[in-house]
Amino acid sequence: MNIMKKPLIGIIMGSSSDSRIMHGAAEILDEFGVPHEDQIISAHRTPTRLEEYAKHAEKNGFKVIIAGAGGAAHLPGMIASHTVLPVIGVPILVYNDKQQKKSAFGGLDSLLSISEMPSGSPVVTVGVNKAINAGIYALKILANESSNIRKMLKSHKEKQHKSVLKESQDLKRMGLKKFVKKKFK
Ligand code: C2R
Repeated sequence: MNIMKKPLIGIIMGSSSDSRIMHGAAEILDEFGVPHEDQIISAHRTPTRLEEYAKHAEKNGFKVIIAGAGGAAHLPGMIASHTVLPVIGVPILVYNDKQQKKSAFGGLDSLLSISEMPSGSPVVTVGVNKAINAGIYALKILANESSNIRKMLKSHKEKQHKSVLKESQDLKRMGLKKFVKKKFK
């Protein structure tokens, strides 16, 4: 259900290779009917676009920017340095081989690049690859001004609660051995 039309959230990522992870943020915003605009912007590869994008986000009334990047993840911080809009960073785990089996530093590189901002220019950071949490956090910011989103967040929490209860009942009924076999078959 789309309750609004104009994008309220800007989702940006350093490379098209981040799109599979960043999709998680888009999915939860879509579930809540919150429009977002998605773009690829790189502080390293397209440095001149940073200021341009920050101006674009402010002019178009975005409330939050979600920025995902891997490795030397300077994108969230550099965008934050160009705007007063809140920026949520998503550290992305970059693989260093074509088979996507070996990661260089397990995402710690991007996590630290995003979180260790100098005093005066903050970026909040979610866990490695946790784009969905960036989406939920952005919704929480929007909920300050929208009772509808607040209501939907409460029912989202309730759904989570019920789903854990159901799994716990299943586990109790089946026992660990059978439960694990069924869950991870
Ligand atoms: P490629 O797969 O295109 O080689 O990118 C991207 O976010 C991606 O995770 C590998 C990784 O490089 C990251 N990248 C950044 C920035 N631009 C691209 N960290 C930036 O500006 O911070």
